Amino acid sequence: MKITRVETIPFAIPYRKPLRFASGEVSVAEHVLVRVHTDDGLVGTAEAPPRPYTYGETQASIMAVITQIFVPQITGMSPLEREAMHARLNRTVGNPTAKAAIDMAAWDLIGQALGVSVTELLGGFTDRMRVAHMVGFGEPAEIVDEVARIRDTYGITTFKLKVGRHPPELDVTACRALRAAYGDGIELYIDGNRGWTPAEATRALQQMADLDLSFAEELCPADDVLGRRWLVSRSPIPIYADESVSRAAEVTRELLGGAANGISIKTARTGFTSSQRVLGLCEGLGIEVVMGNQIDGQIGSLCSTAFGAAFERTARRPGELSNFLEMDDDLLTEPLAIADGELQVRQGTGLGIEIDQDKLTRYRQDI
Ligand code: MUC
Ligand code: MG
Repeated sequence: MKITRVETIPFAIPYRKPLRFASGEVSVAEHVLVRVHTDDGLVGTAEAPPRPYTYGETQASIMAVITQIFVPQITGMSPLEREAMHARLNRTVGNPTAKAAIDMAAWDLIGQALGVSVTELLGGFTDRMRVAHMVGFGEPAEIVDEVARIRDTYGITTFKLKVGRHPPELDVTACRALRAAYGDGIELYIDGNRGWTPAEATRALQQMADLDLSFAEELCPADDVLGRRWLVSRSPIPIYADESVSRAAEVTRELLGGAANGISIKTARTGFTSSQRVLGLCEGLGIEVVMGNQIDGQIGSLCSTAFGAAFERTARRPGELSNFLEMDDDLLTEPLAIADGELQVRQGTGLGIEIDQDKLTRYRQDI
């Protein structure tokens, strides 16, 4: 089995309601569908979500780096030669979602060729993930209503609230409103997307000390090196690193530097191969992880679920797998369905992704 060509298809699907957070806002999913073709007729599929405010990638840059730099390097290789493929891709720095999409498409091909699912290939721990839902900025009443709708419709009881606004009291009030409305009926954690200084974050955590938050993600920038260590040393709850850990080496740096004590794993940026490395590193160091969401569509959420369900440590707690619920539509023939707070691993070989051709024609931006 040899890679013969790679398609990069830009597509755009609107969100019903924009997701707003400290580092940006998403109102349209302008992603890239990546399809890796082989000489035996198999097609591996994944999607790359550009997050310019997080990694500097755009839809156009993802397509350009794949077409101009990566395709010439991997054409003619077997998807089984993953280490050799990564050695070539990693000659280029950055571009995490472009690399991750190629990696996940390669695993899809391997699964299809061997007749097993990617979850089985990776570890086969379980066939489902519990789901956590991410809630963006809003007025307290809106946030309380959104949580009710998601809990009542999908059975989800774990929520991540976006914080990092100014003044921080806006977010403290929103968290307090959720606890007041739902008591211990929901699990709650927060994500600041680097919006606060270490001092603001520490003060906000003190004000929320009675709200039983499970953990807090990326409240201040990792580049505030000593400030973040200071925050972590004072925080009553674990501080997770997300956008500051897009590579295994960054995970090492944040953890050993005392600037984080939990890690968000996102297959959208580390694919399956590097996510495995990040997970192994965390396991060896005794660190908890969460399967994060890079505001993924259904293909990305399916990939996250495939990885999360493969390992005990990633399946331990609910993964952030539900942002696609806010999208108007998607590309899968059979949409993902969350029920009783769970998402099942897609059946079938490889990743089990089947693209609806009519929908692809409707949403693709290149024809
Ligand atoms: C998150 O967990 O931070 C926001 C930006 C991004 O890259 O991912 C999201 C969610
Ligand atoms: Mg985050």
